[in-house]
Amino acid sequence: MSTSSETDHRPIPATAPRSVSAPAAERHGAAYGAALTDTALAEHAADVLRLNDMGGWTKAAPLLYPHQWSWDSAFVAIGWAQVDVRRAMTEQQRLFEAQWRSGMVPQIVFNPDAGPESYFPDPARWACELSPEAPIGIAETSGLCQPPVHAIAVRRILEVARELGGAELADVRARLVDLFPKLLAWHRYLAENRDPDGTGLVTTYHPWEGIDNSPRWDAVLARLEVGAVPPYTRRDVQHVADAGQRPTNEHYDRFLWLLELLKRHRYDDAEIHLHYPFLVKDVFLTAVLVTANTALREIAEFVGASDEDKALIDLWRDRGRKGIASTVDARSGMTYDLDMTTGAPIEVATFAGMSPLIDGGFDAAQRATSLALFDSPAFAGHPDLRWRMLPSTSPESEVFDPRNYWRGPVWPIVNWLYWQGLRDGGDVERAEELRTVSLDALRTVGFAEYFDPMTGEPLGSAMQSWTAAVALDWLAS
Ligand code: 2M8
Repeated sequence: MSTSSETDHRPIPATAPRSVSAPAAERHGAAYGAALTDTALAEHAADVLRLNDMGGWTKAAPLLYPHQWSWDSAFVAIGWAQVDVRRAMTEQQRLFEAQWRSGMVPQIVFNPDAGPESYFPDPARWACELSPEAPIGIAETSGLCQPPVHAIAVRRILEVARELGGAELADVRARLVDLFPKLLAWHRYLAENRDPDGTGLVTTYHPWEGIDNSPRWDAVLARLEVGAVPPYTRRDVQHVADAGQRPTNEHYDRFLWLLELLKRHRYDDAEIHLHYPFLVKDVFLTAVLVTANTALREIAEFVGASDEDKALIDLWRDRGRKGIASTVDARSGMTYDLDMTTGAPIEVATFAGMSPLIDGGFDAAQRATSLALFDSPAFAGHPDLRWRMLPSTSPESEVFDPRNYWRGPVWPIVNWLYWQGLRDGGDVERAEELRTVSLDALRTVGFAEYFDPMTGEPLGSAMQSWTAAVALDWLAS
């Protein structure tokens, strides 16, 4: 069964609704048209956040994702900052209430009122109580994590609060003092538990740690010997127009088999690093951590953190930059993930290959190489693209699929991260062009989860919170 509110991408007139009523909301994933003014686009975007607002936290999407997702929530906070800066801080504080004792910020914080049928896998399947680190009695969560966009979001909230000054700034400052140690513990978790050998590269355990069915994981998934997976019903395919926009059943079986293995290891990072078959040094996750450390360093300054804490953040950031530099492929100039089981790079052409552009502080020569790749026909310079934006997989790759999730479509949030890195690294004109073109795309596509890079067809969920959020930030920037 397909649900109209989430798959309905029909065009609507270029006027902004005044308030969110259910029928109006149903049209919110629609293509708005090139004539929509910035003000109207911002109002539509803010309405998407209000629609998905659960009071202190925001659903990632109305039906497909009815819980709080970690990196979605960070982008959402960036969006809320343009609407209500205090609400933006609350979004992050609520997420961090579910932080694990290890420092991990979980991929999903479940809405206890949504019910077990609302999403699969549900808390019972995750069984996080197996881990002594889980926030038992505080929140039900999944047992993985996602890219650490949170410090980046908090820095943006702080910027907005500083512009506003007065009571807003005082409020944000007070809450930041409370949040800073939690952000630090989160980054420590990634720098230590996810990189026990201090390589500077973060280990990912599962496609659900952000880039679900990316071809980056195909080879590792293919060689898994899948054991007995308890029976399950997929819920995701009920909420998209066609199952071809989502991962295959074969991939889902593998995702769930990995989950069974993680449970056997009680989500223990040390054990997982020793005995688990999906261990990948992830260049994208690492590059996001590097730039999140750049942001955290600024926050540390603002809250008057100790010299020791500041030195630690510098160390993590510099180690991450070195780690990324070690993954550059001499032939192509791309950064490739490292398969820890085989020790070999994963040579698949995806958006992660230009990861040095994500943080402004990477080596200038490497950034120039990455920018040339970014704008080459292999990526944003491909002649058939509707807009000059970065697709999730290279259109020149044999595994490119323009309508399937992370295997080809454009993800606005990924473009937002590259836009930020281009701007911070001094590639200001290129950043501005990416911002302008992205807003043109969103005017036409609406706030879809992702879209076809060639046709601009909106795909996945409509009214996806993080897409609306980056639109708000781009409009304000
Ligand atoms: C997608 O992933 C979830 C699992 O986490 C799913 O497919 O059910 C991914 O795009 C992920 O990066 C994102 O955080 C999540 C919610 O938007 O959806």
